[in-house]
Amino acid sequence: MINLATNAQNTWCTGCGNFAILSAIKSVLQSMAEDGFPLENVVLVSGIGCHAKIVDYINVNSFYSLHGRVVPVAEAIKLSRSNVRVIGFSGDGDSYGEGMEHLIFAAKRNIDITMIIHNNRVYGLTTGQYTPTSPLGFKGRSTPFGSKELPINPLEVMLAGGATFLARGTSHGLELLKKIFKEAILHKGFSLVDVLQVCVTFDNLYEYYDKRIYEPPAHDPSDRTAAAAMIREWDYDNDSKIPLGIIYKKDAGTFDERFKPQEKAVDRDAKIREYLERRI
Ligand SMILES: Cc1ncc(C[n+]2csc(CCOP(=O)(O)OP(=O)(O)O)c2C)c(N)n1
Ligand code: SF4
Ligand SMILES: [Mg+2]
Repeated sequence: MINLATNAQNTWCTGCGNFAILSAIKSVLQSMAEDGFPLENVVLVSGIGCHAKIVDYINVNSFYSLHGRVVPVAEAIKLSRSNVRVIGFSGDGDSYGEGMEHLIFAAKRNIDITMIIHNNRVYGLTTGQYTPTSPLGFKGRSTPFGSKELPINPLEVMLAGGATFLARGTSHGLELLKKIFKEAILHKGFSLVDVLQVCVTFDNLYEYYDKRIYEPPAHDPSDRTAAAAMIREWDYDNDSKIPLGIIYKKDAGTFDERFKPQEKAVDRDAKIREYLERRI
């Protein structure tokens, strides 16, 4: 089996849910390699936060971007190299806060990239401020008397935005994560996996999730109305059960595909050569 380990020292806290995401994605990449997919054609992109360190721990091409800017970097890589699978790793602060507008437009375009959101519902790296998915009353460094805002339901925003693959997993369910990640990566179009990743240090929700999570046995991901109902069932704040699994999946044309005829019409490398020659 291909070894994807790096020699970077892992600095996540003991018990952090990021370990499950790392383990699941490594296993999926290894199985893709065994199935003949060349891993040199995979690019990982990360934001800034605890989640972002994941790219240091996987030995494939990666790009460490800026806070909130995983999506534009991932989109640019995909548009410049159509044969590459681009997987973005982002945090809830990173993508549901600072980078939300990018996420909506990536969904609207149905660009063929995968976004894995480490949704620990807190700013982990900066030591515990509230994020768009923190519950009402969340007490952290910036909200010592409790957050005064209701959380956003990011999957509902993504469904409205036009995402063609949506799923939810948790950092307590490794096998489900592997299955979802693989399907998300193989999906043609914009895929997003919201992972309820537990931050044991600033918001330990293991017990809260363990009491509520379940996989609906008869859910049909091609049914948009059923997907919307599944998304609404747990609203990141109410006390209901939390459904997990592939929520929505639809086949549709992608943004990057629509660029291909244009790419052929323009000899991009010749243009770059011409530009460089002019500058020398
Ligand atoms: C433009 C910009 N704004 C703010 C910061 C400071 N900052 C770094 S990480 C971070 C929070 C990360 O939270 P999240 O995306 O949820 O990731 P986590 O650490 O929880 O994995 C912030 C606010 C920054 N680096 N750049
Ligand atoms: S602060 Fe939270 S998210 Fe960051 S490494 Fe520690 S447990 Fe994980
Ligand atoms: Mg976070």
